[in-house]
Amino acid sequence: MVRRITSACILLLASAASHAAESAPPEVSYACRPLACSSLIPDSSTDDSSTNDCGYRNRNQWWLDYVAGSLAWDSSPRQHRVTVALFDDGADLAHEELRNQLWTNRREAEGVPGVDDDGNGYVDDVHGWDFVDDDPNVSPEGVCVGRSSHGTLMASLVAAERNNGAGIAAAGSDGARIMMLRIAGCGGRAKDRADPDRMIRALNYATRMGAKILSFSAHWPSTTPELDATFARIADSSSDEAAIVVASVPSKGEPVAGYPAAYTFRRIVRAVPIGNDDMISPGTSRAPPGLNLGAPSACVLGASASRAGYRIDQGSSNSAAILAGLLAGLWSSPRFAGLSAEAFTEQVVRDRMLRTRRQSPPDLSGHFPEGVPLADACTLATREKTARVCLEPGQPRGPSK
Ligand SMILES: [Ca+2]
Ligand SMILES: [Ca+2]
Ligand SMILES: [Ca+2]
Repeated sequence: MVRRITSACILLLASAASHAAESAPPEVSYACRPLACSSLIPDSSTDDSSTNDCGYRNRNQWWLDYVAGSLAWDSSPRQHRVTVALFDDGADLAHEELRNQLWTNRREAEGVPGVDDDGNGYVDDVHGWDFVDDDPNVSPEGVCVGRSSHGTLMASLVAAERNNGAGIAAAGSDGARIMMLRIAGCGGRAKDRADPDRMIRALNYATRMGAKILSFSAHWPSTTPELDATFARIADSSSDEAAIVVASVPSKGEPVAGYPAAYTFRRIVRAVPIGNDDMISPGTSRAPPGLNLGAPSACVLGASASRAGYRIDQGSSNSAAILAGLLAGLWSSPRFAGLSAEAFTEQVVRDRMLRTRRQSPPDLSGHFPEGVPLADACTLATREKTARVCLEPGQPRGPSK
């Protein structure tokens, strides 16, 4: 049953560790040193030896190999790229992992400063829009400056630049481009909280400007009829603005996942947080049945807007961004590039990913008694290009590592 309110709804960013890391940013770049997290062992092998990002080379990206992310890469530039709209608290667009990975509104980029060159109602919206302050600057502002920046991390997990000799790679490195929509601040002010009207404007902007995957690491406990209708138009209809919504299922102990994971529209794909032991994270909320896919959450290395440049994080936020990048990498591949949002959802997500033989065990809370399928790019595996995690026909599921 949908619970409704008329006043502003509170938005929560689902990362567990984001604030703990704010006060004392590490001075060491984990990206280029072997990394050992407290409970997880970095992957023992990489799947693509030609990729030079030092975090990848140092085997610090278990999460990327876990989703067979290298299968979503190409040696030549993609003809088609999928725009992923990130609904978050902004991002450092100048970061070495992001600056070449952005969706760009060409008419504004080549237009006149101070003029709404494309007539969409937003002046100078080159890479997205700040719906908190209503301006084109989506970078962290005010008290947010110098912090690690949740949105910077998320953007890097979707589409960090690959083969730039630095940091990390992502499943969407070659196929995804980031549209940054700042819908929440980090300062704790009333205006920093997302509200339904702001969300509706951001949703309408994203689909009007061509975003095909809408990634939410945020969740909120209540909704409005207008916001429901907007999500329905995007995630349930077959209109020109049809898209896929990727929503994290939170893991902070709430009994039931908030919105947008709570929606049951056709193209709501939920990211269920897991570790590299295949286990669903403790405290993961119950979610409706449907397109629920396990995606990595713990011991995840990504970009930071702080001086260190990179950070390690855990939390269900990461799962949504990694899944969004994976879906964009798949959807942009020549094999699937022509599919509509609905056709991609049916043919790739429902018919293939949901039927994978890679499956998590049931969670400890009993919210997912059958476990969840584990998201990966194995549908792109070929005789020439394979990944460790992809099972051969007839090969039994091996023990967890
Ligand atoms: Ca404009
Ligand atoms: Ca302009
Ligand atoms: Ca990189």
